[in-house]
Amino acid sequence: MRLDVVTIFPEYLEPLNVSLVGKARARGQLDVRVHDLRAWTHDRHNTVDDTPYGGGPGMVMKPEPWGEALDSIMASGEAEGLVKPTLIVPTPSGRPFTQALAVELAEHPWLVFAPARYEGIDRRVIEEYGELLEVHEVSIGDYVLAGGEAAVLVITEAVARLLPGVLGNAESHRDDSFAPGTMADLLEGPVYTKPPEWRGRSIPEVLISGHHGRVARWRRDEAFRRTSENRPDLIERCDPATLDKHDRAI
Ligand code: 6GU
Repeated sequence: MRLDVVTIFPEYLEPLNVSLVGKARARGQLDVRVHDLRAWTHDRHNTVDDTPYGGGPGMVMKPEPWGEALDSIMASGEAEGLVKPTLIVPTPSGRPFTQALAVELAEHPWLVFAPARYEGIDRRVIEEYGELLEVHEVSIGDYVLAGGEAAVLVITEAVARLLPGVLGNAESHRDDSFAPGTMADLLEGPVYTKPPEWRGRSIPEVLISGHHGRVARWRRDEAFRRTSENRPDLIERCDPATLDKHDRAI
């Protein structure tokens, strides 16, 4: 998969060299290219923003540098045999980023991220590329960040770990919270490792019972309990058919 990120803070994307995403890059599973938006400005001050039409606080990112950046990146990918990128515009006004969208994006061979600073990017950029490409405006949660770069890190990590061969067996995503499967719609429950006693606290006996059925039941109950406490909304909107009698009794 190829990822291009256009930003006025290229150094903000340094974490893409580390850990899971960094290793995927080193192995050639991910081709990440970070670009400085100011490379596509032509004035002495490398201006990327201006005051909003209609007044109001803050600044808006000018359309011209974004247009030149995106055209140039699209041409470079096409020269390397790629067809069209999918454009991701992180914004608090976007649709919620979910595991389902991460799964969908992981199928795309080429993603281009356009994280904005200030009050956002001139709307005409999203209109223009919306006619040429698949464009997703996405929010990573109900809070406001100073810019979309942190969201690019979040989305990239969520997508990269779904790519074939990126996760080792030890980190398999089979039981992930939000993953489809047996525990669909439930958050993951608590986990334990050695030693069996730490500061007077022992592990739940069932986990060393050797009884797989009872372990599975316990994990399910803990997942259900944690979901009811932390995310009652997930229980409310889950398919009742995915709950069993025992769940309902908790
Ligand atoms: Cl994607 N960008 C910004 N600036 N703030 C956010 C966000 C994105 N998602 C939640 N808050």
